[in-house]
Amino acid sequence: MHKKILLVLLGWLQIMHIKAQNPVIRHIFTADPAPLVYHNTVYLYAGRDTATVDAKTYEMPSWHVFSSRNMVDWKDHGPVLKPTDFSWASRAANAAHCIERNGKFYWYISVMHKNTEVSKGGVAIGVAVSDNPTGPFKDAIGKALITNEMTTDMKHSWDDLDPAAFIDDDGQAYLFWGNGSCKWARLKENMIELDGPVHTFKPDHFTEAPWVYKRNDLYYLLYAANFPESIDYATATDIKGPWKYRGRVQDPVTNSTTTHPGVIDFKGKSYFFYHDGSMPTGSSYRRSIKVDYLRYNSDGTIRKIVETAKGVRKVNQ
Ligand code: FUB
Repeated sequence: MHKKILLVLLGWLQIMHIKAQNPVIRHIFTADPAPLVYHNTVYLYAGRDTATVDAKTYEMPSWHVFSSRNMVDWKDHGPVLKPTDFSWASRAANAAHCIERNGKFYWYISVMHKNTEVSKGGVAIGVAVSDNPTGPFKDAIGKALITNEMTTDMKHSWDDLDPAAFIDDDGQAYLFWGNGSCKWARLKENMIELDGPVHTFKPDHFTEAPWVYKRNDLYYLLYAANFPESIDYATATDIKGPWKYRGRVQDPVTNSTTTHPGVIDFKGKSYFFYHDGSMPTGSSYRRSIKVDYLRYNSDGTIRKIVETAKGVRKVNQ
């Protein structure tokens, strides 16, 4: 009898041990997840939310990097990048995305531009570079890569938010970004200059936060749609489009008007990162990053994410 109880208890403890807790980052509020897999480690780049409980606007003074070898235990490498690291930027660490090329890490960030002779202000995109995924990072070009004045299809000043870079199999790199419309441009091999014009298009229900990747020769574009935001997606057989709307990946999230997608494959599984406002005292301006498994149907369409409180299980270290 005692042995039976002990076995049940042990089994229960084991289940407790292998279940992860969502949100995965709990000691600070974080938003806009951008995961990167490098050398058997997941690096998670994210903005920090520091708005007060009553705040009705974002307060985002820095970007942090977190790392994990098992998708459950995360190390915080601290506020490794700030808007103040860009002499031309004024404030607001909006969404960002870091990508590796030839052993260098290029971290594309969106911030408010100071009112200068280069730009009258509005959201701009810059790029920081490092030899290490956790930094130190420095402004790679000393000026914005994209200013509000370079895109004129949308009249609001924050339409150049949310950069997401992608390198295709042939080595061609692209930058996608946008709010209200989705923009893209080729990047030169040096990753710090555009290589051609800016293109714009409007995926169905597009709001912001594009995330691009390729799987089995099909390009996927996930993005925040509508408002409050859901995550919807489109696919294309050519990165230049046309993009075909494929539906909903995730419904609007708990207690946050925004959410933001990030997708990786790691140790044989696909993962979907996003944020919500579900932590105690959380809100649209005090967000937290979560992870769930991403699953595909045999025709390549994405199975809708059904959020689980337990999150992901530990993968082998
Ligand atoms: O975090 C600030 C903004 O909220 C981001 O740039 C958007 O994607 C939304 O998550």
